[in-house]
Amino acid sequence: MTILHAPALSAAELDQFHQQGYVRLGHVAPRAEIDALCRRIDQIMLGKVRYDDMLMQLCPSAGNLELSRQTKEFKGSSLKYRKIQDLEQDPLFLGYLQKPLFRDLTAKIIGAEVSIFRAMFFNKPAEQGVTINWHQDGAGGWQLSIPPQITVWTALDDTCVANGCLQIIPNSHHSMIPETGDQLSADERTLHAPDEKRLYLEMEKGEVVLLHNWTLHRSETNSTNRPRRAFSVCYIDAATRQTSTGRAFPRVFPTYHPISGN
Ligand SMILES: O=C(O)CCC(=O)C(=O)O
Repeated sequence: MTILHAPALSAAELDQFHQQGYVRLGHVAPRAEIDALCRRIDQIMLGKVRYDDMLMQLCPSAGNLELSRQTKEFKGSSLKYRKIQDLEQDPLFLGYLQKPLFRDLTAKIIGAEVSIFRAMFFNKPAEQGVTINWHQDGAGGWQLSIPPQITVWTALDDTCVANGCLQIIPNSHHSMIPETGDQLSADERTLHAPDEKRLYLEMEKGEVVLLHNWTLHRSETNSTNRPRRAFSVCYIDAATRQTSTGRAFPRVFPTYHPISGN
């Protein structure tokens, strides 16, 4: 039987998060709950469960570049979606991201009032997907009044080098690196993401990694005949606003409010 993480982050894990910018949390949910998330995301991709207000993007490998734009529209019944955002609207994903462990770790790192910048499905369809280059989440492009700190990334399938597992550079989160945007330039990459510092995070289905948002990460395409699905949640202080629009974000702790508006 899989041993699940306790519903609280230990002092040693908190210390590792601050020192190294990542913590492997192991399994946090029973296998049946992860299987239910997998079934649900497949239903959403296939249009069997529909939400009208979810940002959706087909993988370019689906062969329709027009539909590979990120817009709030269903793009047709296909398992070749690359990203689906706003998943807090779905009760299964909302229940998962509100787990007591996530409440505890966000309280320890952020505070009691927590929103999400995004609750997002990242998919690398079988024998496909795209390469995501080295970047820090939110370093440049997100325009948030309070820098985001926490991403919780859950493997919905076993991940390995061949199917495009996450790659990270431990200890890279202490400062904002890219001169422009979130992505590293070639020179920044040579300096901050040399191959010898790279850690391949091969994970079992259901395993979770807690990442500091500025931990450098990337992933390759999927060369296997099975999908590599993942669910990534970026938790932020509920007082965070988008600087360009003043927009607030859905609050998830202590209780769910679709838009925090406080
Ligand atoms: O899931 C992946 O492969 C990459 C995820 C990622 O780049 C992100 O969460 O910003």
